[in-house]
Amino acid sequence: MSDLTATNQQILDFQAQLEAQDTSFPMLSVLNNDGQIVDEEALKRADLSDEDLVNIIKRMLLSRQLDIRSTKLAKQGRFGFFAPTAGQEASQMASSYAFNDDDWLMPGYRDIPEIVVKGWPIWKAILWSRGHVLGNEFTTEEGKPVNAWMPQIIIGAQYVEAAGIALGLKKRNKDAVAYAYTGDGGTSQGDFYEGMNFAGAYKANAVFFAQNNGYAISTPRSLQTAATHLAAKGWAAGLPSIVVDGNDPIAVYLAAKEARAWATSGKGPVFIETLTDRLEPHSTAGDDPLRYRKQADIDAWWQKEPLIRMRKFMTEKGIWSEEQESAYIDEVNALIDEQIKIADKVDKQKISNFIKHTLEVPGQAMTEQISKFESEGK
Ligand SMILES: Cc1ncc(C[n+]2csc(CCOP(=O)(O)OP(=O)(O)O)c2C)c(N)n1
Ligand SMILES: [Mg+2]
Repeated sequence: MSDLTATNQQILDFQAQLEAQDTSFPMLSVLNNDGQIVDEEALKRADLSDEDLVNIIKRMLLSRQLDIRSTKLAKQGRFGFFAPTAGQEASQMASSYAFNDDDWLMPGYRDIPEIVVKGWPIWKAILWSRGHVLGNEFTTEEGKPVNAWMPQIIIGAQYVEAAGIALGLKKRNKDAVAYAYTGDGGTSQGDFYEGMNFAGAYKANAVFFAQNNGYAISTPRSLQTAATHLAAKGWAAGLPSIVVDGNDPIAVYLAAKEARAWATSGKGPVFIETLTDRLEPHSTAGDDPLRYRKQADIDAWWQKEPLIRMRKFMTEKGIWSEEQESAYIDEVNALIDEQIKIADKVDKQKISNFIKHTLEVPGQAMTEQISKFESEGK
């Protein structure tokens, strides 16, 4: 070994290479678990007014209430599919706060709250959960388009969608991005690489999020990949790639805001890994997390959930209080009650209706099926 040049010696030092991967992705952090700012300059750079902070905590609380109510409704058989979001409020709500109405959201099945804050009525989200065609209508109550596609069930496919839309935005010189969310498990899928690779090659206006919530259903992060950081996967496609404390709303917002600015300036996409935890079961379809993780681990993550630190920080700053929070929660629950009633009043889906919505122009076989079912009143 002594005869090798220093460069060659370095190249062949596999152990050092592994260690470099591990140390290349320090975690962006602004607000610690005790609600204290660990980087005042980063807070300034986030440039969040008191009003912004109130908006962010409200969005996080809206998401938590949606989670609680959806889980209850699912247990009563009044909801369809639901993927719990508790613990991921910073990762989802603070990141999406950095985007605006012109940006295109490509969500996964766990990203319902991100679509709702874009103006998608909750009653449509409930219908989506039930597989009703009206739940795939991405418009506001007033009928204005909501720039989001239907939540992807195919893991990672939203990265490919985002790449295409992002390229379209770039070609049209739009000051807008496509932003997509997948999970840690999603980073093991081919679509994940294909989407990032394509968007990277064309320097398309995209921001990619991987919410590392520790599990892909029951498979822990450690068994999904040997990569020390999921963010390292973005480097292979030539993307700036970072790790963020996914339970820190300010760090997540700052990362998303900077990534959006980079992507809209023509420099290409950014990949953001948010470190968080899925505090609840994978879905309401019967998953029992205690079959694959310990209660003590779940309890420890509950101590680190993002609302605790945001609440502490804002209360200390004098811009949030228990009274404000309980009044807001009442408001949200009244809204959810009203939205459930709207969803329940919508006519049950007919088979013919479902087929009509499959293709824009149905083929001959479908046309025959539609008229057959319609003649039977189905
Ligand atoms: C292509 C594909 N393979 C497998 C599945 C089955 N599946 C549904 S959810 C899931 C786990 C995804 O985990 P992750 O990406 O970490 O997202 P999370 O559910 O944790 O938000 C899998 C494997 C699927 N929906 N799509
Ligand atoms: Mg996961």
